[in-house]
Amino acid sequence: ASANIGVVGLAVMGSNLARNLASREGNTVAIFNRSYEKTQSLLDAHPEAGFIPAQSYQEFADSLQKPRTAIIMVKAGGPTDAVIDSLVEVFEPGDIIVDGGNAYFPDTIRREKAVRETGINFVGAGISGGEEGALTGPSIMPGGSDESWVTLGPILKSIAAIAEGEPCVTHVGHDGAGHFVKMVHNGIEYADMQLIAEAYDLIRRGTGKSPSEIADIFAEWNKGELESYLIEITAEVLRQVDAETGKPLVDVILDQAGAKGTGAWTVQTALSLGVPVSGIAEATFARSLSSHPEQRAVAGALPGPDEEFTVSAENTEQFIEDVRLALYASKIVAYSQGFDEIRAGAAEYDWNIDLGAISKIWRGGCIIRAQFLNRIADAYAETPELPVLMTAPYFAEALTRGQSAWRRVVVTAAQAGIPAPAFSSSLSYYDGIRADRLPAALVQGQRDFFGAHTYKRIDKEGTFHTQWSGDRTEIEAEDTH
Ligand code: NBP
Repeated sequence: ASANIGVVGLAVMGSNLARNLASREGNTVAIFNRSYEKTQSLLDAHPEAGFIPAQSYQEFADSLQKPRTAIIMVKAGGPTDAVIDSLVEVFEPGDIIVDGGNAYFPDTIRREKAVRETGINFVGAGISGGEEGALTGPSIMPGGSDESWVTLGPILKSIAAIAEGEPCVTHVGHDGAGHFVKMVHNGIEYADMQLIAEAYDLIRRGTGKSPSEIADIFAEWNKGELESYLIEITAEVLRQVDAETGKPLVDVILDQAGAKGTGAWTVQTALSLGVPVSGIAEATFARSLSSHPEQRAVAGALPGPDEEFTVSAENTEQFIEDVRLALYASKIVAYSQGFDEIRAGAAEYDWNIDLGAISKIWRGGCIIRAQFLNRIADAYAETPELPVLMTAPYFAEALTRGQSAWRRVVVTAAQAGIPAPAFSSSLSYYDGIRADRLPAALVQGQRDFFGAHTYKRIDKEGTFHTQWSGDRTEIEAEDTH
């Protein structure tokens, strides 16, 4: 046995991760793939990596030093279960099986429980950064036991992205915590992308600027507080010209956004936890709306505003600055909601998650990497139990600074007939959180009317019900909220 780490599954993610591992001092990497062709091509293409190939799970296990540590990078779902079953047969108590695929966190909780019974450690690790990240340094979100982290920690630190001198990996929490946090990362990514898309749409339709001119605006924004990988690549995409037609590429791409499901998982989970993640939900729904050509084809019958929308030349600069401020404010809301979901998940599943540490490991390697995440880390360092991230002084100041512009942009979008679901729902969330009174009082009254669901009063303790179908007097009641 001569390898300290193994990789199972050598499609694009697995082979890049294996190469990343092999390139780091101290690692010798065992490799295995169900069909041997992929193993052979990786060996042929990268003799410098010193891989130790295996043709069977037994041979793979024999090539690993104890405690054996293997990272699975295969298709999520059934294939992951199949590989886990095979590894459990050839591994021994104390060994570590890591699932680096995009598993749904309840599956990870289930798998961890089952594998733990054999004495083997199971770690669900979210890995973000796509193919490039796997090769050069991803952001890694491992769950699993403290025991497994002792062996796994140094290995994962050796391959993770580095942000400001710190590796982008931390032991997130037990069992499914890592995949949970990776799921929310992806949800935030959906919201961030949608907000950027709405900003582009408003500027394009409002000012008539070309995609390459808007690319310059995004490149400029990338020098300030919005600095992030997503803003940077947005400028690149907008600048791209289609070789075939000579048009901006963005005008040639079919306007239907796909999704692999992690946004939907984030929203479904938030619904069950009772956490409003409206920015992520609107972003997910916006992709769904775009992908129903049959509905969009018949929608021509619905009228838009009577007047054509244009921003006058003298107001253009102000309008673009308003959109920038609205984008930043909405982004703060989306991240605030995402971190709320992580906090709620941690409480529900009994994970001890350090929210500041999570924001730090997202500063490098992953898709939402940005300087901005330092501000989140600062906020949680100052107040670990912060109930709403956006109320931390730095964010509250940014929202105060941006709120007038944010309102102007949402009004403009509504009047112009330009959909801005993430901008407007984020603003509504902001106004909802800061409201003294909400119409929830009326909803509770309605619930009491038709379902005797009772209500509490603002002026005394207890639970009450109005006898709506009787004489409408109020009685004390049992709490059936
Ligand atoms: P795929 O998701 O395309 O999976 C292909 C791999 O799964 C091959 O190695 C294949 O082996 C193996 N496999 C299958 Br399919 N069924 C198997 C089974 N029953 N037993 C053993 N192996 C089986 O690969 P990928 O795109 O490299 O992604 C790997 C994981 O990483 C996925 O969970 C993905 O969601 C996640 N991820 C991907 C990205 C990305 O940017 N692509 C980013 C982050 C995370 P074979 O060669 O024998 O068919």
